[in-house]
Amino acid sequence: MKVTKELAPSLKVEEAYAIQAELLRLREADGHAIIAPKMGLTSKAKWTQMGVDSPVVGYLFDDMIERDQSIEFDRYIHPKIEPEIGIVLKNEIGGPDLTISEVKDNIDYIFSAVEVIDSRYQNFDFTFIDVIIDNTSAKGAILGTKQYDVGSVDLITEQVEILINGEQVAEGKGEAVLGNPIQVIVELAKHLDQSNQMIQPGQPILTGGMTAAVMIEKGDTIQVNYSNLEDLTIEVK
Ligand code: 0L1
Ligand code: MG
Repeated sequence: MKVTKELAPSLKVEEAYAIQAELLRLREADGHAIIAPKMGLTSKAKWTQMGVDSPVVGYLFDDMIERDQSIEFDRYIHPKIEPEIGIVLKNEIGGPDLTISEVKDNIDYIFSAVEVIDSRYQNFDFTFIDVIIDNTSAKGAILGTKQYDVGSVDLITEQVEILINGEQVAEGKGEAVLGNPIQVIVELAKHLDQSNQMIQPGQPILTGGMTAAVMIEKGDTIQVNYSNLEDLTIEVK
């Protein structure tokens, strides 16, 4: 069932985020903790794949983090993976006028990551509004353990490739992510400012897919090779 099709065809973006907030509240009431906001739909590849033209904000919970470099396939309906650059801040920052240089000054470290998205909508067929309500298809993530200084990696030229069972299925660059993954933090700050919130230090924030999302199957071996950041090898069990 699509919310916009069967329940509320004229729902507005702010209303969709209010529904998302209620969903988050219910998960928290169920004992799960938010670990970080995540940005989705941050590349032209994703806009084309999904038929939209701006980013969305969702949240990762503690029970979404996959351990031991593996993905537990049976937790998902129809998972896809996205290679992402992660950012952890060392100070609280935010507001509508935040600049890239202010974000850089406040980065604690950079890390490599893979997001595992899983839509509640059949065939990932949704509108921008539907996907906000679905917490931006957030369901899983694998976070690299190596920490990089912001000055040690050029996030715009950083490259990534995905191999599944030894065959290359996608490749991309940091530039695909709003021109610069750090710009994503600027956009996140603007979004949070609308509800008088700031971005918190210590949160592993995923900045969005560097390639289109790739479908995975039980038994797959996934290699996500970055040009400078930590490579990730993942078994789908
Ligand atoms: O993180 C993402 O870019 C996912 C956003 C939601 C759209 C999708 O399910 O692909
Ligand atoms: Mg993503």
